Amino acid sequence: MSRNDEIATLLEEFADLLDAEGVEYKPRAYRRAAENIRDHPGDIEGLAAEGEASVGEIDGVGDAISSKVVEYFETGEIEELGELREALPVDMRALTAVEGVGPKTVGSLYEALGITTLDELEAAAEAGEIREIKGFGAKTEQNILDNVEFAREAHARTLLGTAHPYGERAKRYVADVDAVETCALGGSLRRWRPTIGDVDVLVGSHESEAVVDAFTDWPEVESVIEAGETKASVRAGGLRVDLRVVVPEEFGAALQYFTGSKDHNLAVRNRAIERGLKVNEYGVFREAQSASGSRTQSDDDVPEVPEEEDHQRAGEHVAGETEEGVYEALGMDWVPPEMRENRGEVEAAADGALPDLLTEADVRGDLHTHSEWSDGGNTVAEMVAGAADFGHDYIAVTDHATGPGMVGGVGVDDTALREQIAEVEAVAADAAIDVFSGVEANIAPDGSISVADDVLAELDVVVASPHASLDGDGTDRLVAAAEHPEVDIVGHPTGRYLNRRSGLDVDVERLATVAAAAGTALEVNASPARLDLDGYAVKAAVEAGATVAIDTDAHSPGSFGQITYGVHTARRGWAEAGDVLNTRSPDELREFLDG
Ligand code: DGT
Ligand code: CA
Ligand code: CA
Ligand code: ZN
Repeated sequence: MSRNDEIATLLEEFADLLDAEGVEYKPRAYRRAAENIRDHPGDIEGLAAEGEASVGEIDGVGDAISSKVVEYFETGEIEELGELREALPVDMRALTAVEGVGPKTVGSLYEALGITTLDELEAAAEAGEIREIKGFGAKTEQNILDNVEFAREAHARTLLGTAHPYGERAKRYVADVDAVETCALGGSLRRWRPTIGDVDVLVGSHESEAVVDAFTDWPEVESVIEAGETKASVRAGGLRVDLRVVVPEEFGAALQYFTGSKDHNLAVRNRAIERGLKVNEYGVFREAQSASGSRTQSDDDVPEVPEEEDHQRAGEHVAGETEEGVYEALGMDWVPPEMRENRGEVEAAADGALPDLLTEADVRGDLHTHSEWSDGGNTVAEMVAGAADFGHDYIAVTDHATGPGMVGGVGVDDTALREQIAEVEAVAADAAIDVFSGVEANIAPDGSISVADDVLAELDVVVASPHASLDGDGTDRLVAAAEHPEVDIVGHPTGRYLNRRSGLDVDVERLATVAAAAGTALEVNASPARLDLDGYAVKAAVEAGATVAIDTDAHSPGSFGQITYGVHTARRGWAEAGDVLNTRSPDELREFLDG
């Protein structure tokens, strides 16, 4: 964790505790300061050393906060934070992971019932004690019971969007170590799963101990869980990072093995057996009839590798240095990691029938973004300039519409929408890229759209998304939206929030069939908190002939880069460039939108 992250996390904890105490306004200021410090390009520790005035130059950081930052770097703690923690000794992160439970609720629950942990929360809900608290009811209690288990499980896995930058940093550090010949990330991170259990780093080297030593010396390491001759596990940035070192001659086989998934590896291994081969983390071997008997019998022959490993290397070594070589030896095409979930990719690779997956370079624009007309942080002009800088050929600005289903009053009403169209047109006239006007309307539980048809008709791009009542089966609701003649894209269809709520149940095949016929695209929302649709749903959608739109839902230009998570999610769904709406040229896109 960088020092900026470290202090930002403390300020956020401060804000949560103030919220829990019922303090108004102040928590917001602490959160804003935390965000700006986290995003600040310079090192906060250096500023703190210069004094409060330098810290205070960061946007949103006032006197009270800058003095706490300086206090932290001088003394190693913030006294007032310590007092707040003592007054409210709760596991805030665990408790607020329950959907519908915020810091304020945590404060009330502690005051009324002394609840500090998830277990205590669940017990109180089961005993019917929560409904008795003033301001709470049976509904809140039931909501807690419904969501506590989800929160408990979610707690253990890290969002791809958090783990990915961390894994890349670990890899860059390791790649720079002298003894390292080659290195790569493996595991779920290489497969771009939406959430990550731990980060797996694989190294090819002849000097494994030197690599392990350097790895455990990585400045970001918080604690060493274990360190051996060829492997190590550490905790860094709240994540577990596993290192494995193999000789370069076996790197490909090890990478194949440690990329997984386990189910993919099992299917690959069975295919090897059918062909008289053996595949494992050391290579591909042709079974020699008596090899296993003769190698391990002599007692005075001290093996250089453990006996079990030695046995695993028995037979004629036919591949292992490269991953391509491993698949080739098995008569298969190389399988893109995103597809390795045993969903038919082993058969397809053997038949030479893998799809030609889309790449990040295929994406030409973003069709779901927000400006300060609703809850975004930037003007339309800034968003457009940001999209152009990012390299896009077009962008649609799709602010939230007000109306039923939208909470917080951040949306744009019909009158404002028409004003916004005029602004978008003015910006478009001077822009280097194509700019489309748009809206993100809400899909009500009955499937109706929150903006009048005549207003929708004036917009270039209509995204319609579900934002509330995200329980139960949502197929009819989404089908109705997909069939609406003005709707172009069904946004974040399930409404899930990773680690927080599972969202609507959707029969994707049925939705996709309707969407394909209606000429409506289904979104892969690339925001790391959503990744909705997910890869499996994309596969079903593409198979049913639907078009997919990959959008960031950016609320500032800094988020355009998150498109990468959407692209790899679509690749998990076997999508080719032709399946994706925003790989098309501006003219082809217009044709789709008008159709
Ligand atoms: P995660 O960390 O839970 O997000 O998921 P993975 O897939 O990264 O799993 P992890 O870190 O436990 O192991 C990395 C890969 O190593 C895994 O995808 C496949 C391989 N692997 C680990 N244990 C086994 C095993 O017992 N059998 C097989 N066939 N492969 C394994
Ligand atoms: Ca892993
Ligand atoms: Ca692992
Ligand atoms: Zn939305």
